[in-house]
Amino acid sequence: MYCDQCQETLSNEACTDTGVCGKDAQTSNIQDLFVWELKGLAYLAEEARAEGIVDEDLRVFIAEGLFSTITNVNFDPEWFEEQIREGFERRRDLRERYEREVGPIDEAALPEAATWEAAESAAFYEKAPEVGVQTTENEDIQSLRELLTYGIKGIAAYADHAYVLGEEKDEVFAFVQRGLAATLDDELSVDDLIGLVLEAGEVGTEVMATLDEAHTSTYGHPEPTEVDIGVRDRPAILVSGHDLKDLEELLEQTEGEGVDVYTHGEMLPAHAYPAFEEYDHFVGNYGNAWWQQHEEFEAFNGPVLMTTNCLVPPNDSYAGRTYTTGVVRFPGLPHVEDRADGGQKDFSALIEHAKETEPPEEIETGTVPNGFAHNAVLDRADDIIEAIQAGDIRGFVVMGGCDGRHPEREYYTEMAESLPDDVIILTAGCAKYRYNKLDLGDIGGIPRVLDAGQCNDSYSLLKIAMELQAALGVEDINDLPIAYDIAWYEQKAVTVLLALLSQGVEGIRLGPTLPAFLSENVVELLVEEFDIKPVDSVESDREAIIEEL
Ligand code: FSO
Ligand code: SF4
Repeated sequence: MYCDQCQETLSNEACTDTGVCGKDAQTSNIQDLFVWELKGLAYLAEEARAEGIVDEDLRVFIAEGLFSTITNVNFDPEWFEEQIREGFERRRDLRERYEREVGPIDEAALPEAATWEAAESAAFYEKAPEVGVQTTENEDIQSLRELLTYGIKGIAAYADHAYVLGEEKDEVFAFVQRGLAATLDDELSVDDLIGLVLEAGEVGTEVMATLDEAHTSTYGHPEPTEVDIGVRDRPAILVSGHDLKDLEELLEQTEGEGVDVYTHGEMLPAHAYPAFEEYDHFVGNYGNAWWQQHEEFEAFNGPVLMTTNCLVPPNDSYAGRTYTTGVVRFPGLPHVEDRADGGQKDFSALIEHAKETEPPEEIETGTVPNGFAHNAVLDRADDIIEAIQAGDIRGFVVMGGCDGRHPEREYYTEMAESLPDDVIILTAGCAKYRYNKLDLGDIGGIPRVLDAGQCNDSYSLLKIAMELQAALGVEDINDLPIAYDIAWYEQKAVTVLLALLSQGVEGIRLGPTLPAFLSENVVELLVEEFDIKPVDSVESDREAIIEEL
């Protein structure tokens, strides 16, 4: 195996034996083959699209397939084998349709990824080492292909979330296919690939806007909310991941069942949506970021539902009450199957299971603030602008992104603690858990940590910046008193980073380490073009940030 797609990759180089995330070599290899097959499918889908043929289901198959290969999503090699077989079938169907409607395909012109096929699983594993990321020889091209592929994985995940809620943009799916197919094209130069990477940022912004629309039109605009972090004395279910529709259906099905529902990790922002206020048994948030799940799931006592990443391979002690759904899978864990058209997922097994369990153990008490997405913040735009002009607010630091296990991530807690009292932290994603329980106070009633929600709600942070830019009459987004000190972990964060770059944001600090898949030349280019910098010490970054504001 060779995987370097996330921030925790071994020694910041690559996982080659087994993943730091727990992904074993077999799963890593079969994921490589599946991604390669998806690239070939995307190539054919592009050819078909040029002739006016759009296979709508295939768009979703490709997007969900990519989503399933994101860090901490799917650890089940047998499931990937089935998907690869389904991919062969979908390819045959598309080719048949193409040949029927357009004419014969020039077989010789197709990349191997669009033609290779085998029946036996053993052949899949034999082929896999030939198609992983390292098979690109030029290290800069490899680096840019990886950057593009990971950006597209994030786009695919967000597109899939929006699709589940009935919102979709064909141009987003079209870019997923075009961008993926481009990673097979040996004719493309470094400049061509850079162009596609920047386009991925634009599409990333668009897909996050679409998902924001999907969330807010379905569940209302998040409102400032104090979310309880303590527990009640009833059996309960813990929901993690990012899928609000799963949560909605679970809340409906648990109503009147004597079972409470709590959120974990990236599901915390659900408490700020008006649509979920009506559920008295929707108690609060339990625990912290994804990587603390071993202790926290153990202490929770009740069943856990993982709707998306980040799943950590479970301990035996609670594996029997950990359920997966959607693209998440882990061998041996019970899986809640997809909804049939128009229906709901069936969470009855989880609910019955919950009734036999003890209430959660209390691990914290109090509340955390949430719900400061663009609508809520911009409602207070006048106060904010007045405070900026009066000098009460010196500026903002965007500290969104992901959390992770590395002790160096303490940087973000220390940074939050050490920023001057007139600086507001804007956040989204699970990075917030590094500082959202600190008592950092407020500025004239505006909390010093404004949490916009999940990582995809980083769109809110961009939107706030753009609105402030217009209101303050500032020509360049970089002249706003906003500094960026972002934490990354998995591929959705790559999409968020590219989205910021595509909107012209410069001078982003990225930590705790720069991506291992960036070659020296690509790093140099990002520094030259966008002034991206790795995080330094808290002291020196703090001084530099104050200077920038
Ligand atoms: Fe975190 Fe995991 Fe939301 Fe990621 S829980 S790390 S960027 O999946 O998606 O922020
Ligand atoms: Fe390693 Fe990250 Fe890949 Fe897991 S996803 S195998 S931790 S690089």
